Amino acid sequence: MYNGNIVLLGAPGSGKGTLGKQLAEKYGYTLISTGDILREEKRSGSEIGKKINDILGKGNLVPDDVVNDVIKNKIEGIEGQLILDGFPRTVPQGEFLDTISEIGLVIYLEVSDNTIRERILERGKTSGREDDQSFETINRRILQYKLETKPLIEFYESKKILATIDGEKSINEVFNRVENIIKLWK
Ligand code: B4P
Repeated sequence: MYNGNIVLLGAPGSGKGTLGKQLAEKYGYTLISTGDILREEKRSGSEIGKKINDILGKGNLVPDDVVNDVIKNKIEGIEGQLILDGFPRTVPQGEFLDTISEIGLVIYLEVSDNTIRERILERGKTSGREDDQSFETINRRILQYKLETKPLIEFYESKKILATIDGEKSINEVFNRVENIIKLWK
């Protein structure tokens, strides 16, 4: 059974948050969900919250130095295994993460652009999230994902710690497949 830290990588709406919650619940990992943390900063009206207010609503990525600081403060002092959902989202964030934590497994959830659009619009009916509401914003998020986040696939492939999962499968099927990987991963 793998007993190190895990990164969940994938497009917006690929199921990182869903999977992260299931893994944390069953195996007791500490779940660090960057999206949730940033939305909480926004709600709290903190200095960081004010800075990122517009960025989140428009579906843009928050600047690397801001997210890096938030994550560093969040994970400092945590004992035990971490699941990082939504961090890193750029190669510079990945390089920064290497300086503050050791990652031994990256789960990449692969989904098509159409699935992303369908899922996010569906979630938008109840999430109340501004960035889930329009095709324009969702398409911007997909484009940013391709430009900024996809290069991380190669970054982690070259370290030989990337496991790719078909994120089009049902929630239970995705979870079962990931569980099998964790059980076999050294
Ligand atoms: P996040 O909160 O991370 O949101 P997400 O990428 O949209 O969602 P996720 O992949 O977790 O999908 P979920 O499980 O919810 O980020 C939001 C924003 O925060 C970003 O756009 C950015 O502005 C900012 N941000 C976050 N991290 C950052 C970083 N590191 N740097 C800069 N900015 C950052 O699933 C989506 C829906 O699909 C759900 O409704 C779920 O029920 C459904 N679903 C999931 N898996 C399914 C499956 N297998 N089958 C069917 N439906 C499924």
